[in-house]
Amino acid sequence: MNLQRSTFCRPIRRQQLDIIGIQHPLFSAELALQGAQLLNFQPQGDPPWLWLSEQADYLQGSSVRGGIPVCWPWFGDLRRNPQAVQQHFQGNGSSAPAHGLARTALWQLSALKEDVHQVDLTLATQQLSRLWPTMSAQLHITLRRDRLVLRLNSRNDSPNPVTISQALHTYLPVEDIRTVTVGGLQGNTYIDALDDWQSRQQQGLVRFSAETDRIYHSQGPLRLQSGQHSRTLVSNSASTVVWNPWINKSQRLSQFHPDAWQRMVCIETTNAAFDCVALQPGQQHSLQLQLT
Ligand code: TA6
Repeated sequence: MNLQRSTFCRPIRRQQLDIIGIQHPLFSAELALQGAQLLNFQPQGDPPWLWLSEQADYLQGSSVRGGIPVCWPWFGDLRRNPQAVQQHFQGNGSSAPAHGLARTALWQLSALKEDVHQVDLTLATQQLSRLWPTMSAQLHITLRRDRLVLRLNSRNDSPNPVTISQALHTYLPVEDIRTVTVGGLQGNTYIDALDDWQSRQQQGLVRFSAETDRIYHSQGPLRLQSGQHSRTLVSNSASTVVWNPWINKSQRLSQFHPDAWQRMVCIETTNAAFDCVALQPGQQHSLQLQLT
């Protein structure tokens, strides 16, 4: 689909990536076709709602550090996924890219709707790899002055049942991670990915004083509080990953300034670990996230 007839969308080329630039009277945004990755979203008069690395690279075959990467059809390290997910990958586990195949796949813009209030984009990708059963994915993005909505729709196009894990890996800007809280997870159990995947229980609000990488049981709205700013995330998944690399891991991360850990946090809408999704042939599933 080309953008020639669009009112608010223009094609941009940045390094090796094709990007859709959206300049609406009420907001602006950028969306990379590789990975259907929303890179930034900024309503008029607001600071950016998403964090994007100042050292981001725009290269084919690697995810841009920031925005909302789409992790699909598995989340994280494939070898850490349940066997029900791992079994579908026809390569060997060590050759499986982190966070699945979709982040580096080329997606197509398949629908665009725009009016004075909002812009709705639909992107699609199919048959990502011969290493995985035939599946298709669609990402619907709604941009409004007061909200950002993403829906990641999966369909099993293979003749056999398939189980996936997935995430909308949202990077959010914060003033100082050391004063940030995340509400809505009080009392919930979580898997601590930094302590041999032990199960723990959250005491009070989530606060940050070291590298944090946890898969929470979650339900209901989550509220990020950073100084005077707050962001609310509502999703339909039963798991949420909270991640900050802190000082040491920041040194090892690509596209990441050594002190960027102070200015970002990931709150990731997932179907991971205990919350994977089993799809019968022809069955569909929608992972949904609303930011306000
Ligand atoms: O979602 C948290 C996490 O799995 C972290 O462990 C860290 O690896 C992060 O994702 C970023 O992964 P990436 O492959 O984008 O560098």
